[in-house]
Amino acid sequence: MSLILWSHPYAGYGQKASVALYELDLPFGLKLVDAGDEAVMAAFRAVSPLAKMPTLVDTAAGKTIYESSIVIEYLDRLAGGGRLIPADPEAALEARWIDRIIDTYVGGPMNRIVLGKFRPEGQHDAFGAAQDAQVIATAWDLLEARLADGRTWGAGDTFTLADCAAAPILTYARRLVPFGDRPRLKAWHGRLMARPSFRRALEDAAPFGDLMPAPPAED
Ligand SMILES: N[C@@H](CCC(=O)N[C@@H](CS)C(=O)NCC(=O)O)C(=O)O
Repeated sequence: MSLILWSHPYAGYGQKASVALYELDLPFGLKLVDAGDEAVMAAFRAVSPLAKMPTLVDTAAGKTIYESSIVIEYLDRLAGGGRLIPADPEAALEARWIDRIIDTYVGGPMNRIVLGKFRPEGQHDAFGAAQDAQVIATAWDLLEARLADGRTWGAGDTFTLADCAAAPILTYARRLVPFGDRPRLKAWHGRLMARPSFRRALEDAAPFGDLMPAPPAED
C-alpha cells in the first residue's frame, strides 16, 4: 500500500482527507496520531514538522504532502483527475473558493474556539472566542447566499473538494455556532451527512467517542 495517512479519525481535517480517499476509492493505511504517545508524536514530527493532520505520505512516489486541500488536489490527480477538482476551470475555481471559505473562516476559528476551551483556568479569551464565533456566523451567511442558485453540492452538481471540506468542518462547527435560520446550509449539510464517504469517516471516528467540548447541534 503506497498511501499512508497520518491522522486521527476524530480530527475534522483528517476526515476531510479520508472522505476524499473514500470518494476516489484509493486504498490507504492509517498512521494513528496519538497525542498521548510521545514516541508516535516524535515520529509524526519527523514526517510533518508542524505536526498537523492530515499528512499524506506516498511511499511509491517518495512524496510527503501537507495541508488537507493540497492532499486532496494530489489524490484527485493520482486517481486520474477531474473529480474532486473539476476539470472545468470555472467549476474548479468555485470548489477551491468554497474550500478556502470553510478552511479560513470556519475551520480556523472553530479550532481556536475548541483549543481555547482546553486552556487552564484564568487563561480563557472570551473576547477572542466571541470574535471567532462571529466570523463563523458571517461564513454561514456567505455560504447560505452562495447556495441560492439551487446547487446540490458545495460548488455545483458534483461532489468536490468543497464537500470534502464541508462535511466534517460543518458537522463540528455547527455545534459551536448553530446554522439558525439558514435552510439551504442546513439542507446541504443533510446531504453531506448522508454521503457514503462521510458516513465511512464517521464510522471510523465512532470508536473514539464524542471528544467535542460542545453539546450536539439542536437546530
Ligand atoms: N490548514 C490545515 C489545518 C490542519 C489542522 O488544524 N489539523 C488539526 C486536526 S483537525 C491538527 O492537526 N491539530 C493538532 C494540532 O494543532 O496540534 C489543513 O488544512 O490541513
